[in-house]
Amino acid sequence: MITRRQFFNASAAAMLGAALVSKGQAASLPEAPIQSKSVTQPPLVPPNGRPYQPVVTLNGWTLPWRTKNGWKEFHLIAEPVKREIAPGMMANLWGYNGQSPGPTIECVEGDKVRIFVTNKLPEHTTIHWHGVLLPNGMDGVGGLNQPHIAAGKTYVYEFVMKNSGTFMYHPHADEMVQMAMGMMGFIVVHPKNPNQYQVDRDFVFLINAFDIDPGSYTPRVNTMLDFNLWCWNSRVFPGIDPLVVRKDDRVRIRMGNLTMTNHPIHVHGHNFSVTCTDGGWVQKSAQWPETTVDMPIGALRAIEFVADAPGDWAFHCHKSHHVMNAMGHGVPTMIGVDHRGVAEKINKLLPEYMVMGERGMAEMGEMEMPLPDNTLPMMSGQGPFGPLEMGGMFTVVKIREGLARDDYADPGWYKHPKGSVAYEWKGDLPAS
Ligand SMILES: [Cu+2]
Repeated sequence: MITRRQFFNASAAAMLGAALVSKGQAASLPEAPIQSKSVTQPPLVPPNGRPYQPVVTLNGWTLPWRTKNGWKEFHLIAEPVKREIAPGMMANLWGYNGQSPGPTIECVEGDKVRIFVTNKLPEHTTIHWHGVLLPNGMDGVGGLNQPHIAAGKTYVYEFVMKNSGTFMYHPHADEMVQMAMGMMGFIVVHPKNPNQYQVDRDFVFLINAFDIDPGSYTPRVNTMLDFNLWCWNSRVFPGIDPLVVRKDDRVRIRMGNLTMTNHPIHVHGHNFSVTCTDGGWVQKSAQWPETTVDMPIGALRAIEFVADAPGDWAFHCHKSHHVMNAMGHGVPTMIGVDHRGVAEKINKLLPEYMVMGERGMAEMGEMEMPLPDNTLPMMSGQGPFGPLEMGGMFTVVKIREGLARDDYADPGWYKHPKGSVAYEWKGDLPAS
């Protein structure tokens, strides 16, 4: 991990603190670590304070803190960042501490937290702590609860994390632009008693979307609904890391939706219950089993299941156009249309013109299409049996026997026991 220190010398940082922090008690700013990588970082085991089982942020990381006179102090820096959306595509986004989404903030029920927010964006911002119950003046709605944080300024938020649960943070200032640019992060407040709501693996990610024209790097910020990159933590398949799980672990997956539409998120091979929302924990008697949870806009859900079935299980949004990347939506339906004769004539004028889609679009998962620079295929990815034909909000839960407790490394593809894979029937065709 690269720290902010390597970029700023100590005296410059001290000057920033003295000049821009208005409240007297915040004389020295805590360090603001930054992250340049987009791979899942190992969970941050708490070095002090009450113990808890830390979460794993999919393709992300947790923000370290310092403790000072009984407060946990965090430092977020709102700034332009570069994010790899998937191998082969970079995006110019806005985020926090080097990445979009920003780092996950983890703390414990009852913790007093002080969060310094430094604005290095070209315009003003604020942070709203979505779902956290706090004093009105800390709620972060620019103009309503506080003045905006002007470019170059640092503000301090102070509150007690009264309730454990699943929350998120995002700007409440020029919201459409700042969220379309990727400004958001996860908040997890662990219960005081580490045995309460205990699980073995606890994953978190935000559901977000961008509209980036093929061949370009910066999102369109005025898009209302027609986004073309459907992301989990600003990543699309095949860039979303797998969720690696030990067989029989109790697994929790916490998700927050900051897109402008709902997402029915589906897990294969298991059924689960929703155990927590941004409003708090769901009582056992109010839970029911399901395999798809619809993620409302501006809401969080935590699902839990026992990973009792080894294998590579698909985990994805059930809107089929959300498991695709950009470019797919302007293509006319050509199924059943034989346009090869037309194509020959067009080929004389445009040698690179391709006929596609007359038997469906599966061939696009295999073909190497000529694409503009910095553009992902509409669907891609190779599995152990062939092309996966996916993009967008898709990854795999990899459940294996005999993993170590803290082992999250990709174990490769599942080796199916003999005789347990669907096979081709080689008999005679039935009489019609
Ligand atoms: Cu979706």
